[in-house]
Amino acid sequence: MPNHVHPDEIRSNFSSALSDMYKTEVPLYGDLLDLVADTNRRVLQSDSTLMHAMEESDQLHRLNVERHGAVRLGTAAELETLRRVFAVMGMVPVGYYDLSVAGVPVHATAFRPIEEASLRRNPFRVFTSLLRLELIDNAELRGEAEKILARRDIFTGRCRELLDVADAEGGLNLAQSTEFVQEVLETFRWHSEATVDVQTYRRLRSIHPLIADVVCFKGPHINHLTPRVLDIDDAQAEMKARGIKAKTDIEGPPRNDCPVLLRQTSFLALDEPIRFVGDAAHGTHTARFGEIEQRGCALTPEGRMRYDGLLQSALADTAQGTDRAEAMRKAFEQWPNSLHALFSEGLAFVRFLPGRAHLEQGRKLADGLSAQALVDEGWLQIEALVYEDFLPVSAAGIFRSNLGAEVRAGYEGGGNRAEFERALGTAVRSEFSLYEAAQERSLAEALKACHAVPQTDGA
Ligand code: OOG
Ligand code: NI
Repeated sequence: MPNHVHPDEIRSNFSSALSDMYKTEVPLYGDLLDLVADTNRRVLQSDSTLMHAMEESDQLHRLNVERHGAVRLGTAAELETLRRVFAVMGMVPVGYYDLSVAGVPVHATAFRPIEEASLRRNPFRVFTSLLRLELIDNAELRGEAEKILARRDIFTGRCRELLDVADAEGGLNLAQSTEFVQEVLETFRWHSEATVDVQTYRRLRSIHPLIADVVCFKGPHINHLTPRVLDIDDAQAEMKARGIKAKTDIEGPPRNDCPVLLRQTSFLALDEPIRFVGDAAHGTHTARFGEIEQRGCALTPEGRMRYDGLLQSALADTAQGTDRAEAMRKAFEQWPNSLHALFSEGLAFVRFLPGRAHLEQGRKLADGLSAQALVDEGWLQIEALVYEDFLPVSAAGIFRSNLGAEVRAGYEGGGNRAEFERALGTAVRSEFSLYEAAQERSLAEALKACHAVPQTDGA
């Protein structure tokens, strides 16, 4: 690979260029970045253990550049090409998200890096959804939407050329990669001109606001970019103090001493001026919003099942009239509040590190001990394996609160992963297998470190 720029480098350059573009497009996003940086500084100053742990595991650098974004695509061909674009940046599709159950006619995946070194360098991820026109009963409007989508090309000609170069040569050189980043930005840019007249926009919007958002514009404008905050309750309070209109509820699990998965809050979408085709063509459209998130520990399939069960019971209580925060608190009373408890119950994925025992004179590591025993006896320490993915229930809540969509019943028929993968041109990775493999690798490495220290064999 002579002269090829590493995909991690291209991804970092792209995520930073996108952040700069979004800052000029949505100045409130810049305010949010300041707020998050202030909060993170405060948290790290007041919690030296956390500061130290993050430094040790080389997590501080990524925190400052960590973002996720979201785009909504209209056709299978767009998804397939975007997959190739992200591949150049070392991002692959992980997970299948069916949002039809929540009344949003899309399914999605998360493009993200999967190697640990790449995640440490820059874990930039993009929630990428594909419109499912087949869920729309109105055949006439469905046909109209298809026709409009067939007319557009969301990628620049030069972007397509550079993709072919990258595929043929296995990468891009410095000049090509710089150009590539600029060309891909065009796909994510906001267009204040619609491609349709206001009547068409309104008709599509009346079926679902998301359909109008996907169909009526030249490209799939990035609709938010989310920085990672270390204490979301603190940040939420600070948003209020600074006069930013945040959502009332934080999505995700309630506050806990050991944060798990993902907790998110957003400020409301902007109502933005749009020029439609034809006369009397001024109107507005809401699509873009601000969001912040706190990331916690990844859960095992069993942990995830327990979490989803508790969440469902809280939602059922809320539907019965219990205050939402109270219902969540009650449902999660039985949820463990330390990493050790989560680990010993098999609910969380962890990273193993050599513990203190391996430095103690004269102690010998016995073979055949379980990971739990090795932790209990001090041979190994554990730390949280950060959750790198998304939560469909939160995502549906985010979609709804920002598109102004009424809460509607789910679409019938459920998800269609096979169809999504056909459109994508490849299978999506299983997030659980990735966490499992990371945990196993850390175990092997930690054990090697324990054995590497000369042991005096008690003699
Ligand atoms: C995507 C919403 C999903 C998240 O943080 O869960 C998402 C969208 O609104 O297009 O970004
Ligand atoms: Ni988001």
